[in-house]
Amino acid sequence: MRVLILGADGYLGWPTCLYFSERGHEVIGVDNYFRRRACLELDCEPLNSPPNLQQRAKLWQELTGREIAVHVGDVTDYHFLKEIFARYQPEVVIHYAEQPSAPYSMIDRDHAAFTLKNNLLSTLNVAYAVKETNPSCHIVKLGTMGEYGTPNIDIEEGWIEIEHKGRKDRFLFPRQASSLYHTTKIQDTDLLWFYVRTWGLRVTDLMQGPVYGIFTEETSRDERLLPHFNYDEIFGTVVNRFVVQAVAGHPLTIYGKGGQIRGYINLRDTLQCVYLAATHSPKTGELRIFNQITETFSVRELADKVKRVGEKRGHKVEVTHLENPRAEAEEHYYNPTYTGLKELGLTPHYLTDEVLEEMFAFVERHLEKIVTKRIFRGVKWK
Ligand code: USQ
Repeated sequence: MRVLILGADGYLGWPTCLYFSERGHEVIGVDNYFRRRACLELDCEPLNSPPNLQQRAKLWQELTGREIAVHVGDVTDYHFLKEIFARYQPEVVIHYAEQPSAPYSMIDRDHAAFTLKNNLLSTLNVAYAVKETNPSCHIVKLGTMGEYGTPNIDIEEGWIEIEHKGRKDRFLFPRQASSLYHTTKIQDTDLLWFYVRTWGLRVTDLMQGPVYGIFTEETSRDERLLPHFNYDEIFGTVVNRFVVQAVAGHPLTIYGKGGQIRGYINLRDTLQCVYLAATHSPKTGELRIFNQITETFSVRELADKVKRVGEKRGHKVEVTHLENPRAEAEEHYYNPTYTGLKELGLTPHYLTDEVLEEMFAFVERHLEKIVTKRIFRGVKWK
């Protein structure tokens, strides 16, 4: 397959490029380095310093003989994007080119406006570029479990059948996000659903939970192939953050009561899921939705796991409950369905002690680079 990966420099984008390349597919990676610039702007750079895309693609080629074509440009620039589509005629496009952070979107009006504009315009442009260059190209879009929020009913896999006053119909599962970022992902889904109905596009929308980890079969070949590992409040996800906090001797920062339950996924499984989606296309005119998680637990349970493994490795790990800077339910019902990807062949890697140990070992090697003031800055939702 010819696979176009938008957001190829990112935490998920780069390992995805390697995963497809390793399996013999032609990979084209596009990124505008938003994430690198935002980390500089907000003084929240990752624990490691990945070389730029061109350097990493060169290194990959030296190690494997496989070529990844790299283009630096902005997906919200339609003419740039359409040219890429016209030149490569991808059969699959994987769209990660979004502002991915909930706290970033809540900093102030300007960061909210950037998130809204970037995420919606990039999705609109992908839909248009596909329609105008090759309508049969399969769009694989990264959504988020946060689109559903935490409703007091079971969460279905994207769709729900509703019977109302004696009649039945199938609708997108109700969505109610708890950040502006998550709200833009709901709007993305709506945009794509509109163009699926109108133009007959073929789309897979992957509702993913917080991802953790850094090692995959491909990224472990050389430290320079590892993706960005953020541990700050803006771009770090909670599992990665807690491991860094444990190593740095910083109390684990549970927000509020810690009863917030989320569906988590190992970076290795993100790649499996995206690959399974890309290699099993939906029908023309279908919006297919999968819930991309492998297990659920609360923030409190996560803190217990990290503390236990950290203490086994000789760290003194404390846990603190901070006043929650976010507006979210801290104790709630949570029962999502996530069977679709398993039916396609996903073999989950759970958050076991061994997986945490691997993450601890990586962070311990970079201990002296941890900047403690990056851990908590307190971007408030209200
Ligand atoms: N949390 C803490 N302490 C921390 C950091 C987070 O208690 O130091 C809590 C949060 O309040 C939240 C949960 O942990 O209840 C998860 O937070 P997170 O920062 O790991 O994840 P989130 O902000 O929801 O966003 C991340 C990714 C985003 C993706 C989303 C999936 O940044 O791109 O869409 O996970 S989901 O959470 O299912 O919406």
